[in-house]
Amino acid sequence: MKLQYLAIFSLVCSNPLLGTTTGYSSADYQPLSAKKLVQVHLITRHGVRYPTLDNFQAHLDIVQQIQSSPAINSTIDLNYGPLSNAGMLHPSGKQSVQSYGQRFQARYSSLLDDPSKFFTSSSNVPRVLDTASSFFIGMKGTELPNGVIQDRTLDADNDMNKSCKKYVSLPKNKKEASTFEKEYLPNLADKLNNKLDMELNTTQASTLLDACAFQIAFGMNPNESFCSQFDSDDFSNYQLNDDFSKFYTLSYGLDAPFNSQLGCSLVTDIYNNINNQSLTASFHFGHAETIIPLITSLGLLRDSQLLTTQSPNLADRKFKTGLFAPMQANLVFEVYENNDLRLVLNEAPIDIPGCTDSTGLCAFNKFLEIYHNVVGCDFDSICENASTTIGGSNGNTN
Ligand SMILES: *[C@@H]1O[C@H](CO)[C@@H](O)[C@H](O)[C@H]1NC(C)=O
Ligand SMILES: *[C@@H]1O[C@H](CO)[C@@H](O)[C@H](O)[C@H]1NC(C)=O
Ligand SMILES: *[C@@H]1O[C@H](CO)[C@@H](O)[C@H](O)[C@H]1NC(C)=O
Ligand SMILES: *[C@@H]1O[C@H](CO)[C@@H](O)[C@H](O)[C@H]1NC(C)=O
Ligand SMILES: *[C@@H]1O[C@H](CO)[C@@H](O)[C@H](O)[C@H]1NC(C)=O
Ligand SMILES: CC(=O)N[C@H]1CO[C@H](CO)[C@@H](O)[C@@H]1O
Repeated sequence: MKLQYLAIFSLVCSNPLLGTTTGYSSADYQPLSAKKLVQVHLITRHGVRYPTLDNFQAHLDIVQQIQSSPAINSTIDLNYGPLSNAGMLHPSGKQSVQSYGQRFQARYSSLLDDPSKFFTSSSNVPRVLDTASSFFIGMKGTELPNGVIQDRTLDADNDMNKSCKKYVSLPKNKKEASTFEKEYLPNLADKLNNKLDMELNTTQASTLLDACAFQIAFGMNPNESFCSQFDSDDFSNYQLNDDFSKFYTLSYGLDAPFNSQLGCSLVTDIYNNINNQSLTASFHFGHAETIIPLITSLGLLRDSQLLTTQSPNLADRKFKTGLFAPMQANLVFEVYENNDLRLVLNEAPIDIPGCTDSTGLCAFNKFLEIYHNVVGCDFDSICENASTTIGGSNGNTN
């Protein structure tokens, strides 16, 4: 039994990290037994999805093209189905989200008896609504209403990257990502062209690697089919490139105040829900663009320096989107008596910097002290929005 578990674990672990395209790996944990649990709050990204329209056809085209290479001796089928699948939750994602709902029920059953004590909110996108449904089917054996659903331009909690005017218009720093692409893509194309005996350019090489990343997220072994043309350096460069991009467009590399405040309405909503005695659980369903700002507003996985192509010890960086923002990424706030908090990221407990003590808990008053600039922020004012968005924070806390 133990050996079998280890074997499964090592198999999962040998999958490369592939940025926000990484598939989900579950882990094993339980709530603390020493204290009474009073609430649980979940924020989750949608499960494994098909590529969106901007690269769905490009993947099919490039795979079609390399099919003629002498090195490719079997028919490649990406199993994308019709174009209408673009951006939708993949069957493997649906299955995995349901299993997560079952594990959630097993861990938090004492808080999950009465759905009238739940608060639920979801980004208004089919793959996210499907994720919410699949999660509740796993958890309660039945679909529950998806709760509060806003127009995305008004949704300050789940779609902060669309509902914040100033953020949307802010020029995003793409320098590090493009410097890095100029470094690694020509080399990637050369290597592939040697193996495949073809003449792919850097865009095509990069598209092929992206198609491979999706196949791995769907469950294919990275050593199989056309993915076997890539090596571990190619995968780690793909991850690093995603980090350079997300770091400056959604996280610590953004200009102030967004390097800490893009996720502030969502944090405030969670705070309000913690203070709402009539709730036992809350659920937010969103995107990588929800999880990354949230992690950033909480200051988790922050390296001591900005991430650049010149950073020393890049391999040891904490900021790896494949670890904290894969498909189905989830962050749980466990609330114990006295509002003591514990965070669980992708089913592994994680410390709140400067707060979590040796018992594994963070005291609520300390939490509020650390996040005094985040909890109760005035999202619309920071965002210079002309009218009011809907979410945890329009300057109001309760
Ligand atoms: C296909 O190629 C792989 C290595 O590229 C080789 O091991 C295998 O024998 C080939 N299969 C066929 C049917 O040619
Ligand atoms: C916001 O996130 C969505 C994905 O949900 C993405 O398609 C869009 O480009 C992002 N918008 C901005 C302004 O970054
Ligand atoms: C690579 O080739 C494709 C298809 O011919 C073309 O659309 C694309 O612009 C090229 N990219 C570069 C960087 O040359
Ligand atoms: C793929 O092959 C490499 C090298 O042989 C191995 O280390 C890795 O565990 C394999 N990955 C999987 C998922 O089997
Ligand atoms: C507490 O949650 C309930 C159920 O969602 C809601 O009806 C009520 O308005 C909330 N109370 C406050 C003060 O937000
Ligand atoms: C309510 C409101 O004004 N929301 C706007 C905030 O900014 C975003 C980005 O420009 C708009 O899309 C929203 O309509």
